[in-house]
Amino acid sequence: MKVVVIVGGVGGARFLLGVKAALGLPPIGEAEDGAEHEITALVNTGDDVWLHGLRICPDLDTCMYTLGGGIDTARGWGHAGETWTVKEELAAYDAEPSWFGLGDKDIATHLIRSRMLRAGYPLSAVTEALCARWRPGVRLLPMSDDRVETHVVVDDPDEQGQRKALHFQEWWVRYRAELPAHSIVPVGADESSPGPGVLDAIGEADAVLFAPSNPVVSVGTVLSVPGVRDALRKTGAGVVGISPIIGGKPLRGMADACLTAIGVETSAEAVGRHYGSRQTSDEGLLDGWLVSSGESVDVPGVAVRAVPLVMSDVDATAAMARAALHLSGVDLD
Ligand code: FO1
Repeated sequence: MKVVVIVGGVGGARFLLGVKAALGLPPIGEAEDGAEHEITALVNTGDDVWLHGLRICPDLDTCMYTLGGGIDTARGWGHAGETWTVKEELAAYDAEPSWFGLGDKDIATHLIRSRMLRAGYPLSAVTEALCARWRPGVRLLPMSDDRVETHVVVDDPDEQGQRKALHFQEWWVRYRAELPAHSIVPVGADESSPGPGVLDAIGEADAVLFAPSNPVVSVGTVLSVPGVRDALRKTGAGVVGISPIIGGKPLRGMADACLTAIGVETSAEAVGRHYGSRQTSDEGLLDGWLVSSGESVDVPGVAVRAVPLVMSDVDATAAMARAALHLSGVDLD
């Protein structure tokens, strides 16, 4: 079975562990025998940033470390057992930005990626090379090999009455998304192309899932790459999303700050309607929408099911993934 999952960072990586388990694959690492199931993750790269001369790809790295068994589970990003010597040395030089936490082990990943990018390798080839070590057991495809960077327009904290565009990482990490966002723009998206394998994966899929990732800066950014929405509307696969909003608020991350910025209410129903119905509208993308138990949600033209949505452990997440796959119409048994 070919399953495609559109993912962002922490939530998306955790969900992928459950998709692997739902298909009988080991959540961490690769299955020995050439398992008959194939999971492809289309990963957001709009959070990517050049810092200290290194190219950092948070969502690709969070998926790679989580599925390869190297993630710091408490933080949800970066390596387990991390040390911060280089970060401290950079701070001793007053080398800005000091607000972004670069761990020593994580820097090795960025050094290899930056060297390969400078040698002319596309991000997809770099990701493949890094995954040869981590063996995530899922094909991790950057949404695009082209540079797309999410910027957030805020009131300038230093200039009263002025606005400025911040790179997503600065808004997210330095300001904890507390500066109200007037708009969120995936800079470069209009000129970008889907990465190698992205459109084929969608076209050949038996099921396509939208992970419970940030609908604006994660899933939304993947959808902003020209060609992706059309491929989703055309695919023979059932397309099912999992709500990242439970009881009117995001479980982690700051999806509410992002949804407000685009004028979407922070509710499972509003996000489902934001993605829209593939059957009854010419913009919509969903056939099914999973919401949290106890919520009554109506998304016209979309089959809604309520199941437990807290990814408390791999088994709980696998149950969510199974419910989503079932709703997409694939036969798991
Ligand atoms: N998130 C933080 O809140 N603080 C950090 O210092 C930080 C550093 C960092 C380094 C590498 C990396 O891959 C991710 C990092 N993140 C950090 C998380 C990152 O900002 C977010 O996870 C994604 O961009 C949103 O999904």
